[in-house]
Amino acid sequence: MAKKVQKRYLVPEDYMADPAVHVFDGKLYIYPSHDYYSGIPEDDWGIHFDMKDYHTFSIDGDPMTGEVTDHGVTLDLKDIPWASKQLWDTDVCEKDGKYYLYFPAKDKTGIFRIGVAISDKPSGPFVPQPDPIRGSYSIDPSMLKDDDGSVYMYFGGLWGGQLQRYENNEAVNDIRFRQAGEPALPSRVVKMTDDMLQFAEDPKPVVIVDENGTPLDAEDPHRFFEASWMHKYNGKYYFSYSTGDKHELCYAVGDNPYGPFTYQGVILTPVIGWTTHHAIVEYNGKWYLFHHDCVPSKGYTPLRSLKVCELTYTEDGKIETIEGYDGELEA
Ligand code: FUB
Repeated sequence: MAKKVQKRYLVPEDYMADPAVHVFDGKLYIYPSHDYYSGIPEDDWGIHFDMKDYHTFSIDGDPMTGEVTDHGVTLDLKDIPWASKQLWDTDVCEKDGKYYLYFPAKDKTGIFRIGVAISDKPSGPFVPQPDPIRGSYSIDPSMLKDDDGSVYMYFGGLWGGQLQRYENNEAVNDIRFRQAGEPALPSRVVKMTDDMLQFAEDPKPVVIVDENGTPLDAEDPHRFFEASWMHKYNGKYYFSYSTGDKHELCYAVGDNPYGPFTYQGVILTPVIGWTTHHAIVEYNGKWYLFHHDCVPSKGYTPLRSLKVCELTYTEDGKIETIEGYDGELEA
């Protein structure tokens, strides 16, 4: 049974989506995608998500009440030499006092690659590298800095995110979606090089298994679609993700950054709007879920709004399911 909880819109004056959130220097920083009205008709490939820049936000104190600061445009499509369009979900990781912003964009041939941009401050601005990461593909990079200092990227997204174009990290000509009876197409995880600019190894599949250790089926409603996020709780690795066309945020738990991860349940039931996307972060001893919905745009999927609410665990480490549908509360 999903809980109804108090939620807060963080940037009511603009449309922001796909939050990545971290605590840097004791303060919460949010790295969202920046939606705007492009007028491009919606399709299954997400071409209506035609974003052209990123902003960074920070919150003073408690995310439910603290003042939100907009640090302005921190990376602009026109300044990225290799990219042509669609700045989708981003994330930031700190190492040795530098901040690395990872972002997907289509290159000049229409293929999604993942790039890096660097700043001395968590608020940016971020200066892009001239080329995307070698061997990168698909969308939705999400970063984990583990306790031993190793940094991992989780990435991938189906349909418009182009993950179905790749087998064993190679683009294939014969693109097909997996069918019932086949394992679901997995997200990917890869360790980063010490300089944070390249993959240190070949990306590996993030396998989600059921309680019997069997990988989730391609037609399982809880299979991975996009929007990877990783957080640690009581020493375990919590891999969370969107089920895309099933519109839920779900999670699976493992013992190490590579998995396998055992499916646990639903974090957030469907919101108003097609996509659902999130970050989970601890701040001052409480846990928070940042996500987006389309209530302010009256259900118009390309214009999404950032929200935050508290997230709770049961004593046995399960996340308590939150009700995503807030239409009647805020219409
Ligand atoms: O914002 C564009 C795409 O929509 C993201 O990359 C996906 O995760 C979905 O939220």
